[in-house]
Amino acid sequence: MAPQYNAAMAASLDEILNSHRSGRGVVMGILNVTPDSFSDGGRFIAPAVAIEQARAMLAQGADIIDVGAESTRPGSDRVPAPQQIERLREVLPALAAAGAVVSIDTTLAPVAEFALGAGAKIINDVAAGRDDPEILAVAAGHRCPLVLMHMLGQPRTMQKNPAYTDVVAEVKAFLAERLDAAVAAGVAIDRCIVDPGLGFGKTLEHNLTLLAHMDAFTSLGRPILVGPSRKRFIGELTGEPAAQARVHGTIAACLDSFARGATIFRVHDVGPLVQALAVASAIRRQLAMRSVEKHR
Ligand code: HH2
Repeated sequence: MAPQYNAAMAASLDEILNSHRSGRGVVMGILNVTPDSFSDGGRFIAPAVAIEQARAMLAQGADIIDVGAESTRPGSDRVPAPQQIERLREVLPALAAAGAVVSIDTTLAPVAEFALGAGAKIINDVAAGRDDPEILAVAAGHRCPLVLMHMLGQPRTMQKNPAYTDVVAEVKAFLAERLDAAVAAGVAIDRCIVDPGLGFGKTLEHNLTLLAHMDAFTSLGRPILVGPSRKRFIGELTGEPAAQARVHGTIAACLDSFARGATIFRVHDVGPLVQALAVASAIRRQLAMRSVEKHR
């Protein structure tokens, strides 16, 4: 029997925010309404195509659709708020109407404010409130979940010799400091999600170290989101030059992170990850049942 995914199976906001306790894997499908994203730039800039792509990801079992109107790939230029809003205007209400839990991938408060007004439910800020501190007040005002991601430097320059003394300790200290900043701005701690920011000011070595020590971030007490999807380090590890062909490497990174405590996965290829997480979760449940039986 083929599995049927439907919106009723998608995680609610509470389930997403509780996923670090329940161990539920949450899949965030990527929708870039940009002309220049690194792996799918230009494909979904037309609203009708973007909406169709979101529907396809929902049908494959995405819990969240993460919509971005600005590429943050290495070397990218900034997109001003009015232009981001223009790219989002038609897409967001259609996604909300389709029943999607939408997150808005932006670092700018006016874009976040617009998106929440147009039906988005989550803010995904790759600058963790440092680009536009007002975004924290927007999250506080709407009481919405807020993703705080680590980035060293700015997209324009972040891949020029990124250096750390201890990448895990420094990323963790940064996330702890940004959690404090969010709380100081009025965001409830139980609305926050943390993300070590794979590929954002990190060499292959840094990305691998973060993946290998993903469990270090669990003591922050918040759900961990990871975004390895199709990124350059997957290409470096596999020798796959075509970003769109990096799905298997992406899944390996997600599953390994899942085993080490991450629960939210931002990916382009939703169906394959939903299938992989279904198997990993079933094995985990089996393990839990066996240990309950053993201790009876
Ligand atoms: N990665 C990208 C964008 N947003 N958000 C979070 N929380 N974590 C990530 O790792 C992350 C993110 C970059 O990927 P993509 O959207 O595919 O490319 P581009 O920035 O070129 O649009």
